[in-house]
Amino acid sequence: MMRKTKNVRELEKAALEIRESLLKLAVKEIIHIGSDLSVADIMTALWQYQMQYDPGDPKWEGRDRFVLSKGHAYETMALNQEAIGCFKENEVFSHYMQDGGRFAMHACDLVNHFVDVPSGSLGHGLPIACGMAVGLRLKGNQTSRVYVIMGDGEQTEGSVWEAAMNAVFHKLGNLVAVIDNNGLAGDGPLEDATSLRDIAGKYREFGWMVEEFDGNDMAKIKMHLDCLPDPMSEKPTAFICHTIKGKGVTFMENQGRWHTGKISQEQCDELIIRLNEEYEKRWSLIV
Ligand SMILES: Cc1ncc(C[n+]2csc(CCOP(=O)(O)OP(=O)(O)O)c2C)c(N)n1
Repeated sequence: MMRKTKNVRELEKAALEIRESLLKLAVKEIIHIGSDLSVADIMTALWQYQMQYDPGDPKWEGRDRFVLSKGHAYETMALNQEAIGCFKENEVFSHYMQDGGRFAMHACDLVNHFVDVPSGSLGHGLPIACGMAVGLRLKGNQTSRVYVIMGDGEQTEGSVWEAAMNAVFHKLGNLVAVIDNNGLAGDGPLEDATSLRDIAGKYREFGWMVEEFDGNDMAKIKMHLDCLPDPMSEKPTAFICHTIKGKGVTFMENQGRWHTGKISQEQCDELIIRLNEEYEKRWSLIV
């Protein structure tokens, strides 16, 4: 399966469409809107550009693996899957919170066959991703990678650091951990809840290759994805993505109370117009 060719402008447009769909969902139901918007750019770049994936054959051995450890951003994942043809147009919206949780607040492999690993209980995705990366090595797979997305608050949970050491010990150059570093945990600043401090420094100290960049800047995201080391290399990569929780909706940005939420139809319509205007304006200045 060939990598999809999309330039930065097209990818930004794709992320804009994901944001539009998230806002429409947030009219229908309470969703993890702040957490979804935070990670919308990097997740769009992974699903709609980077990953080797065949929607017609979701268990294809040659695929890249994806673990949404920050499982509460599942709406963004499902919408990206829809965008690449895993589901029919508008299926996520029309079936949201029906069908036994196929499209709901967390990812479940039993009801969505495009999900490799169910998630929602934080702090377990990295160890699972390590196991998958070791498995690819044992099977002689030299081209696939395992991508895992975690929250920054999540860094204080489960067996994240045990796995961080393990990934280096097993020389997992086929593993890419993306940390959505938006500075907020569930309902408030991360620093009020923990003394985690320098996430990048910790991964570096364990022996990871660490890249820190603006995780809401599509050009930077694409550049870092393009520069990933070969899957057969020996150091796992950590992307520390500096993001804004609620990115794209001014009144939600950096606001802990918008971890989850619902909006009115009028707000949704207005926000979609504004997002499109901003996109058009920015690109009219660039081109
Ligand atoms: C093991 C576990 N503990 C607590 C929760 C409840 N919870 C859901 S989201 C969340 C905050 C996560 O913060 P972060 O990882 O920074 O993600 P963000 O939503 O800010 O992107 C918490 C504590 C959970 N899902 N799993």
